[in-house]
Amino acid sequence: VEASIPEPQREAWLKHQVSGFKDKDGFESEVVRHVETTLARSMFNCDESAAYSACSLAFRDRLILEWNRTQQRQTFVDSKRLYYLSLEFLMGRALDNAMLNIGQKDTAKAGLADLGFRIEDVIEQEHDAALGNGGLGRLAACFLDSLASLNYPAWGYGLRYRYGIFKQEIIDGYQVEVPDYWLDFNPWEFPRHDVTVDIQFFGHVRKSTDENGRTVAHWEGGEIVKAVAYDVPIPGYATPSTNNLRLWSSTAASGEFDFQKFNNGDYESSVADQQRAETISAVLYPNDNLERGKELRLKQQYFWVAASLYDIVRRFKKSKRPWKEFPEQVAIQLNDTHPTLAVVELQRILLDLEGLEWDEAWNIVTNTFGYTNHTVLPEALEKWSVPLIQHLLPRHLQIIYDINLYFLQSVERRFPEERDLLGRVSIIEESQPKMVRMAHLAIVGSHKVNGVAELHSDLIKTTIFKDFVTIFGPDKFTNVTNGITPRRWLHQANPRLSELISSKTGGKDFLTDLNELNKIELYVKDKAFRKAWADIKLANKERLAKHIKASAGVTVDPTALFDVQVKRIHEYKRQQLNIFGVIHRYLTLKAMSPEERKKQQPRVSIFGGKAAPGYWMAKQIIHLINSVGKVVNNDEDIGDLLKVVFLEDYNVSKAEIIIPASDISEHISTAGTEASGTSNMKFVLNGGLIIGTCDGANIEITREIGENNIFLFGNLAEDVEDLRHAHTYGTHEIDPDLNRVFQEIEKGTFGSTQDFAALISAVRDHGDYYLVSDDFHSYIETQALVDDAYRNQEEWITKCITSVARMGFFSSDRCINEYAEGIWNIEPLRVEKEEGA
Ligand code: 475
Repeated sequence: VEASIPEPQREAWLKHQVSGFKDKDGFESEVVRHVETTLARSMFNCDESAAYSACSLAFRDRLILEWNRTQQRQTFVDSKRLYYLSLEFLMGRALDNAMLNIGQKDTAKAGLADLGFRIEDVIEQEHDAALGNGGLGRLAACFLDSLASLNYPAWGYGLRYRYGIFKQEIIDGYQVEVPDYWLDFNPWEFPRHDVTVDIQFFGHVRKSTDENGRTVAHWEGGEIVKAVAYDVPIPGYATPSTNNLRLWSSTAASGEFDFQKFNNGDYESSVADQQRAETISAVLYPNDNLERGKELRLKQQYFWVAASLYDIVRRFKKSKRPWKEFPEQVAIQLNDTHPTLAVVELQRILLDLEGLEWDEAWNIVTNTFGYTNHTVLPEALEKWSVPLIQHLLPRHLQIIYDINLYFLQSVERRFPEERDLLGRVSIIEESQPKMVRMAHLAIVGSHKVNGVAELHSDLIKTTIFKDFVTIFGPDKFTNVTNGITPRRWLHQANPRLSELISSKTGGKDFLTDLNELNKIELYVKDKAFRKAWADIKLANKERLAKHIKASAGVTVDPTALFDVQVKRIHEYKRQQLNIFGVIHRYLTLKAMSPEERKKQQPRVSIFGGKAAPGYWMAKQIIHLINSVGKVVNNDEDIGDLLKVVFLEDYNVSKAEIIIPASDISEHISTAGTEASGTSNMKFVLNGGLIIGTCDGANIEITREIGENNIFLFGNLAEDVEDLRHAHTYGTHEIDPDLNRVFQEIEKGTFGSTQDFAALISAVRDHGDYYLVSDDFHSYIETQALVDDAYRNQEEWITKCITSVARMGFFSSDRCINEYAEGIWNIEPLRVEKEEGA
């Protein structure tokens, strides 16, 4: 709808142009106004939660003004935009981030103090926006921050889940899942009840012939669900650019259907329709690195993809450009295969609705999309059954078959001798039932495919996607090593370290050009600097120690070595290796004389992370960690030499407390299984060291910071296959130290032995797929090196400072610039700062 105000009336608008608060006084007046009007409260009933609401609304008002100006500018210039399609955006809290990115945190701090509040308490009131599982979702959130900070015209598209990832409670040592209803009060979204799209499901396809004798497909019947847009402003750091994250919410289509039902007195069933429609965006699937082929998940995918593409196409059509210019105006990135139906949907729009020829349409499609792969784990590779797609999206299935037909024909023409090749690369797996391989569809439908760290990008080229490299050539496949935003993961999470760094690098430039960090290497021998550095780490550890006491009830000594492994619980990430190592340490300490014990390095082993609700083995690992903690933490022989803590409900806001407090963190996946990892980067950036395997981005971190500054251990990716083969077909000797650990568990030292039997037999009897035994000795030895290194505090601090200084490469700004240049072909667009702002 065009609703532009006519020229003569615009003067009134300009006269009343709104602007956000400019100073402390302005901020306070906005807060008070929101408390008294928006919230209908007063100074007599304003608690911290109300202060949070009012403060957020004051910042939201500012953000949306910048958002409007950014969007107007982007529309006016009409340059190419990026659309980042992700089923997950793990955003965490927004208020602190907004204050820092706008550069008004000090204003807010002073203003809130005047009004009777501590800013830290106000920030704490916010519920995390937890619309994601782990690495993939948090990466999307870091990318949004970098895209806005670098002034790229870019939108995110996702789903507005009513329930994000579940809240984890630990009860009697076991994980219990509690629903995360987070929308109670969310000041960061703008409902756009005028921006809606009708989404069709089910039905059938009718073919007709048009006046040119061309066959035209009509997708008819079925049911309609309505998508409603909710916009979340994404502020850039130190720039007015404010981008948009558009999340779709499902609701029943309002139309004749329910009116009719209503009039027929069928009120109940019209409410039931409403509920069924709302189910689509009700809940985030809580699996990390696992796909389970549920119909509702496929519905979510199509609902979100179709709404987003309708929106993108509608925006493109406003410019009245010819269709062939679409890829010059639009880049769409597929965050894993979850949005791959977008490839099919765009082909359908161009073919069935816009009347383009197949080849012309397909050219546009393949030049528009890029696909990022995030995992090589076979259980995570998406496949959908043909009958399911046939039922839900009958026209899309036809198009998938046609895409496959033309693709296989071209392969056959070029490789006529290789009969097996066709079956291997086919988009359709000839199983019972037949399955659609989404990764194959994503590769065929994109112009670039990338992995997320060098090793991972090499692995996909030589293993799961090998045949496609033969077919399309190596240039279609590329690497973009992941990155993290230094705004949230340094400046926000570790304000004191950020301040110390800026005092030595000459200001805050390192936050927009992370390579500036290398300037601090000049101060590695500076006494005062080192002292300040150590003080900050200790203060961060004291803060975490308080949190541990409050949440887990365990008292820990902040001067002990803090050893942290926080991430989703998964066998491939090997928290079981870590806890077996802890048990080994416990047994070793127990066997020592009191004199010997006094010489040992005290350590706190900190774990955190959620297990997918259906992942039984992962839940056993959580139970073992808690059971070991219960014994070790209460053993008087051990005292402060070893504590074992499981932190409940690991999420983004807790990561901001945990990561800056780590001395050593564990990134110990079986080589070749962790695509990249991103928390490894966060820990090192915060002055912690790493114990890790030669996997994912650990390898590149080592290259950047130097191998003296990281503790690597274990078998290499290239040897994994042979080792597994040997387990299955040869004799499989368990490491003797690990065997002692198993025997201790089996004695019942940590409680009911039955519960942990599966963890042991996975290693001992079922082939040790994740090579826990093969890497155990190397792991234990390397942990001893960590103890020794930590005892030499001077050396340790040198390692930490040197490492931070060399972490510039891992900024998500570098990463986004690589995507922009190598895949998206987009340019930054500066928005001028407002007059007087
Ligand atoms: C990798 N999630 C990390 C991170 O690139 C990497 C898959 C299927 C279904 C549901 N969730 C998934 C992932 O594959 C995932 O999170 N992958 C992670 O992506 C960002 O750093 O190594 O495991």
